Amino acid sequence: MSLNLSTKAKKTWCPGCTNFAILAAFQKAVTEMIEGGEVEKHNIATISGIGCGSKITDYLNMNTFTSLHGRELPTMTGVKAANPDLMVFGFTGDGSTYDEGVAHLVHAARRNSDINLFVHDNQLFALTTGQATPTSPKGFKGRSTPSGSIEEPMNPLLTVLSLGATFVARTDALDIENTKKIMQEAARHKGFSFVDIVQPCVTLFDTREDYKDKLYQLDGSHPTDDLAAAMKKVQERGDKIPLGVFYKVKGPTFEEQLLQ
Ligand SMILES: Cc1ncc(C[n+]2csc(CCOP(=O)(O)OP(=O)(O)O)c2C)c(N)n1
Ligand code: SF4
Repeated sequence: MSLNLSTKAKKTWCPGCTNFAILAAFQKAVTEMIEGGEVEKHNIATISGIGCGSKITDYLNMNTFTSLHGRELPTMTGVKAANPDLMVFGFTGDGSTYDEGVAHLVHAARRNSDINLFVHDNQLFALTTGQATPTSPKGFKGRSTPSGSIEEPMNPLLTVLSLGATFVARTDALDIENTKKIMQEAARHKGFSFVDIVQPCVTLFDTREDYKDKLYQLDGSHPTDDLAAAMKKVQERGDKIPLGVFYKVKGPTFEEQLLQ
């Protein structure tokens, strides 16, 4: 019987929402891993919180848990610690992860729990109709910043690198094939895998045109085991924005040490 990873729940995303692409990439990623014998479906756990992107767990026919806004990471850490056999994936928004839940991001990065975090980074709080988040660009006009945001955006990749994250990547939601591959690489990495997904919000902040000529894939010349090189590369955010795996190193996981 063929694998059905979709539920019958009605999808309430806007027409053309890039969350559809992220859902497709994840379903392809895990379908291949299940069919290839890397993981059994009952050993996958997907965790989300509250937000447009977090609705993804409603549409996944597998073990899912909807936690609180900004509290996805401690839920994921708890699930993995209680049952290390599970492959744990989290789907969160930039508001949830870099604002309300940022303290949890700090500790997840330094703890190196073997969990995989996918941040749907549309640079605003979308479900609540468009307030600025820590990744909104300076000058962003939204409901909470009608005259334009006066704050410099944070660089989440640089933040997690500085805290000891062992897998740091960025991908483009609209590139389903490469997002699928990054999700699989994250899943195979033993330790905290952090993936920031560049995600235009077609209704409230449509950045598709802006990103079109800026996004480019890292080539093989980028060394993924060099922290200084990774920190330098993730700071490239002007006319060109690199995508791919910036950093990947081995380190003892939280669960390995916990079980000793
Ligand atoms: C602790 C807490 N603060 C605020 C909210 C209200 N809230 C629910 S969804 C949401 C916006 C979500 O934005 P984001 O995490 O960026 O995800 P997106 O909707 O953009 O995918 C907010 C502010 C909440 N539910 N709980
Ligand atoms: S508001 Fe944006 S992120 Fe939310 S469903 Fe609509 S297009 Fe998608």
